Amino acid sequence: MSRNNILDNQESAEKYFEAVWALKDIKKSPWPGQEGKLSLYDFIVFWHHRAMMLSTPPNNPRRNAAHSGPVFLPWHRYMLLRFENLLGEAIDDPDFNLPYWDWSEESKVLENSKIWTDDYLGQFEGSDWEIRFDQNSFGDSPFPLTTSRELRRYVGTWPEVSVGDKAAIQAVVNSESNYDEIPYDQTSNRFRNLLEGWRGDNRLHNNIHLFVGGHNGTIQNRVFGDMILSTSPNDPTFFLHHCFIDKVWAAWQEKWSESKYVPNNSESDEYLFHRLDDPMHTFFDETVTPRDMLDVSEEYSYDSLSDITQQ
Ligand SMILES: [Cu+2]
Repeated sequence: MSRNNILDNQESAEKYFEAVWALKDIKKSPWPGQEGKLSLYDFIVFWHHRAMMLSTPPNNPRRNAAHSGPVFLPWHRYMLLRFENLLGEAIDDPDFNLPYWDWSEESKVLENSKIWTDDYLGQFEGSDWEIRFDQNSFGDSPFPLTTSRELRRYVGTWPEVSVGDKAAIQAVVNSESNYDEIPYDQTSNRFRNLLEGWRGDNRLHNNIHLFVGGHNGTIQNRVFGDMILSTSPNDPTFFLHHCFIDKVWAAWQEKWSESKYVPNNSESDEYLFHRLDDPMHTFFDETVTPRDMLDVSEEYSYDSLSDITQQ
């Protein structure tokens, strides 16, 4: 089974939505230790929040254990794999695969995409889809203080947020053979950061969060500057978007199969959590490193990579 384009495959869309509703259900999918309050879906949101709040190194708020550095791609690949497994368990389908949302196909008219209709992501806006905590609802507790809010989006309301088209993605994939470079942060000008979007035209990954806005972005105003909410996985859009980012990385890996992940563990402790053999941030009882995420061909494949690598 492969990961498919959600807009081309009605069956994979329906399965994804069924599984997401099941994983969000407190009764069907309780978060162990938070029974009656939070679900396993919420647990994944919490994991993302905690990884993003962990500055690496501790005195550098501009890089964290999941973003703004080399581990951005392997950490999110790992997160998607765990999420995909949980979704499969929630609907009793061991072969379940996440679909992806290729926003680059409709980059100029994205606010009018059918992805926002009630057959797709529109169904999550409104009272049935409950946001149980967000970045601001922690207080002094390590666990979120639960709230109840409706999911908000402000799709396409920031006119200056541009969305990359397919050609922009192909250009990055085909022109940049280096994975990353010193100082391995928001200022690096190599593939990881051109895709993550702190640099380069259209700020590829980052701008989709901002374009969607609301709980997936920065909540309407600019209180947080350009910081994306640590609780952005509250919006099921998050996983479809990140699955597409993962597909672009997979295409890049196929195109530049000789290129290496950097840094490796001979480099400074300053890059802890980001080096090839560093254990990544997790709440699961396992040790997973970026190296473990470089070849995941036994876990899943994409329906196509050539649409990304063609010139
Ligand atoms: Cu993230």
